[in-house]
Amino acid sequence: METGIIGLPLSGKTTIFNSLTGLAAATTSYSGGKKQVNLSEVAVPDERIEKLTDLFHPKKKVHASVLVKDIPVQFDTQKGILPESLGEIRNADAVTIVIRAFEDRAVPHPLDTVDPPRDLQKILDSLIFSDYEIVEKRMDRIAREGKKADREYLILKKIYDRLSEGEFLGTDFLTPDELNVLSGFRFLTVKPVIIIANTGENKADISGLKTKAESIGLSLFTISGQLEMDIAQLASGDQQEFLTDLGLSEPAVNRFIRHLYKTLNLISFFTAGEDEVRAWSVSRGSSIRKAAGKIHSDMEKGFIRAEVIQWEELLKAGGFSQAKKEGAIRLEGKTYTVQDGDVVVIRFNV
Ligand SMILES: Nc1nc2c(ncn2[C@@H]2O[C@H](COP(=O)(O)OP(=O)(O)O)[C@@H](O)[C@H]2O)c(=O)[nH]1
Ligand SMILES: [Mg+2]
Repeated sequence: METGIIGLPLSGKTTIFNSLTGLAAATTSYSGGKKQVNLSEVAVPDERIEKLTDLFHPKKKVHASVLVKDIPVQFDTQKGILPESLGEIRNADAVTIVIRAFEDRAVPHPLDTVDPPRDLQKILDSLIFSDYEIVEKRMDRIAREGKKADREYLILKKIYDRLSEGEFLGTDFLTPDELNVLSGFRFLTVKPVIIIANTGENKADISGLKTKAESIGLSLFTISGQLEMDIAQLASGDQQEFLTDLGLSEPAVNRFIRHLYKTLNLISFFTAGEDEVRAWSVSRGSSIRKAAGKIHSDMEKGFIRAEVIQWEELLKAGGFSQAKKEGAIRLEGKTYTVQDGDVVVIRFNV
């Protein structure tokens, strides 16, 4: 699971990255700072792992994780975000867009004024344009080869028509089968999008941003970047105290990951034993066989069956062998839909 953070220069991308990772990557108060990508694996907070750890005392516990990438973006007031800057997010599972929604005279804005809905439109236009260029080039080529009747061309045409109207496609625009045909292109406008309004202490009006986001089916996530970054850099004991003082129940990363899981429709299942207790994320509705493939491709290929129990029942029974005696462990075949909180043992052939 991977998400790339993009946004206009000085919108607070690196600040948000730090608030989600607890790192201290350099932020800049002027455009044109360092052009390196910041990367970090962020553990998906999950108390169930701690509970399972108490039961199994494993050598290792591993949370599911999300790779967060903070991407330096080159921006031109006329052309928008340059397509080169967007290459970094083509492999991401979700695009995270940071919008500046804080007032601060000390921080310049590349377009001079703080205007969240305008900035969102600029970024969406850039994503649309970069996909448009790819589609156009590919269609030209297919046309030159005289293959306009091919299925690929027809799907591209459908995309082309929408993009040329400046429309963002969204996750439902292509069927899974169509997506499959075009997967090599890694289009940006069909990826799930999370919009972060970086509100800061002195919040700009975000009602227009909210309306705009909702009009294209995207939900808004608000965060006070600077403040959350400062909190994320405290030792964990102090963190809780600060959050409580501020009337916040949990750090930004927990809220963000939950939002990401919801937007991407993800669930977590577990493997557990004396060696390792581990969480895995998978799309809701996935078959156990596909889920097994997350653990190891051999498990998917050679899948025989799975032993499955909900984590709470496993705790109640006090372990696998007790659960087995009580008949609490189910045997499931390859079509079983894995559920959030399932603890699984995969039986497979190599
Ligand atoms: N006042 C205020 N300043 C912020 C906030 N978030 C970021 N900044 C400042 O905005 C500038 C740009 O932030 P940075 O994270 O480097 O933006 P990036 O260019 O999008 O990565 C820095 O001077 C930050 O300190 C915030 O919530 N409030
Ligand atoms: Mg930055």
